[in-house]
Amino acid sequence: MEKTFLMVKPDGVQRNLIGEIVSRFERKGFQLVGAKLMQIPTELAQEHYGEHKERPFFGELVDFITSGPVFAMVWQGENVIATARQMMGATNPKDAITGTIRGDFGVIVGKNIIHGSDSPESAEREIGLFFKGEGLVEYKRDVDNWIY
Ligand code: RTP
Ligand code: MG
Repeated sequence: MEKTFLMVKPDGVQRNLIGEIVSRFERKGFQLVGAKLMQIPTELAQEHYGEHKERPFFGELVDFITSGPVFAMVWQGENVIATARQMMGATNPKDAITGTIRGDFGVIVGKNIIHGSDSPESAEREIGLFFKGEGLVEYKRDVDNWIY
């Protein structure tokens, strides 16, 4: 089953949006298979955002993503990579439509609440960087069994 790496950025954690964001992906029907609250070391931030290292905002981006704890997650489900990107909304919250996470909660591009892998290659790379093949849990959901 397809997996993606999603992360509530430091602004989302500070604004108490972890629950809101987890809830959206849960209600959509995706399955949480890994999660941790963590402070990203600078080297990991530079590697994670390596594709942007020549961009003028790279320094700011690394400073921001390491400025406080993030909530790193792996979600699983059919087309979860592309669907999560739709649910996040456009990179710049000013272009993100209402109903998306960035559209509902974000204002500026440098503080856009959430990160999500943009392709199967990025998902595999980012899950490897943040979870190193550990901390992922495979489990069946069986609602009736847990209600009664
Ligand atoms: P992300 O990687 O964080 O999920 O965001 P994204 O794919 O939607 O956007 P991307 O192009 O990968 O950019 C990474 C992050 O860099 C910041 N950014 N700042 N100042 C700027 O013009 C600018 N452009 C991008 C954003 O925080 C973006 O999420
Ligand atoms: Mg990106």
